[in-house]
Amino acid sequence: MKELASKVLKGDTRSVARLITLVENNSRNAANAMKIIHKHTGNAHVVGVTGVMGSGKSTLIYELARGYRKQGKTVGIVGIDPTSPFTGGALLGDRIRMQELACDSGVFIRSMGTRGALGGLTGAIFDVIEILDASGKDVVLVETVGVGQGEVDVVKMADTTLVVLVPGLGDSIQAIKAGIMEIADVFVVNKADRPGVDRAVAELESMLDLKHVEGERRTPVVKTVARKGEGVSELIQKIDNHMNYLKEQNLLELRRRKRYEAELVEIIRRELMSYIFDEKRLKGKIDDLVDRISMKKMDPYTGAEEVLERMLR
Ligand SMILES: Nc1nc2c(ncn2[C@@H]2O[C@H](COP(=O)(O)OP(=O)(O)OP(=O)(O)O)[C@@H](O)[C@H]2O)c(=O)[nH]1
Ligand SMILES: [Mg+2]
Repeated sequence: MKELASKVLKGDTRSVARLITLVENNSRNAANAMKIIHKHTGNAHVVGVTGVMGSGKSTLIYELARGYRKQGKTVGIVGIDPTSPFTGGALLGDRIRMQELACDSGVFIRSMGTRGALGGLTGAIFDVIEILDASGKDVVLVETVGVGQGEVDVVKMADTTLVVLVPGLGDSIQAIKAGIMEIADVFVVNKADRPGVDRAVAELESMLDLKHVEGERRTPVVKTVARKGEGVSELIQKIDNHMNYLKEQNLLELRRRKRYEAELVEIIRRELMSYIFDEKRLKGKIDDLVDRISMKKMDPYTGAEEVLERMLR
């Protein structure tokens, strides 16, 4: 694993892909490589992109990546497969549009399933971010679908969180409901070629007015037409500004701590789960408990306590 890790650190694309696969499969070897690369992380600007389904997140990410490439920066892109059945799962949107980036060695694109994540982001996402970071990517763009818990989780891993809204559909109201006001570092009103964009921006601005405190940073709102790349350089500027703000105010370390905490908890959770559900060791025990629970000789809480006590002893 030392060799794989050192190749990852050199930015070797195939090794990056291989380590990500190992991580997704929760392999022991992956853990060993991860231990080696951690020291070399922390240089990438991790940008989370969240928002309602179909708002243009993937298109926007593609355009952002192009913009960063023009600045000579390298980019990692991670998409989380939607948990929702409604999207039909076309993960990074228009795959053909991605083709150009896929051929660029300065860009690494990976999509991941939410498999086993129990309502949140897949646990391996933290590892993937670390891997791309360690491999030397300057910017890591992470797309998450804004459903339920997912959009809140994005905050735990990103330095900068973009919330993408579209005109109409009462998005601004949805935004408050989902607590999205709190998580956005930059608001993007995409599909600005559609009617109602000025109203959407005005509504958003007036909500921001309400929560704005004199002297504090105000969340910027950027209008984009992702499909045409319009507004993207301004967006990159706002993203850069946010990173500068984090650094100046000594907030970057705080954000990173949040990510590491979430990552640590995730690893512990994963290890515990595989320990608890170790087929060979526990299968019989679980069957036995389920028998007793079905026969009303035991309740599920007592059953769970028995398993945990046994484990922690
Ligand atoms: N009119 C208009 N359409 C856009 C714009 N940006 C993206 N679209 C279109 O909106 C649709 C959805 O775009 P995606 O980038 O796949 O959106 P997404 O948010 O990634 O979608 P999910 O991953 O399924 O949640 C596509 O048909 C895009 O071509 C825009 O600025 N204007
Ligand atoms: Mg998408």
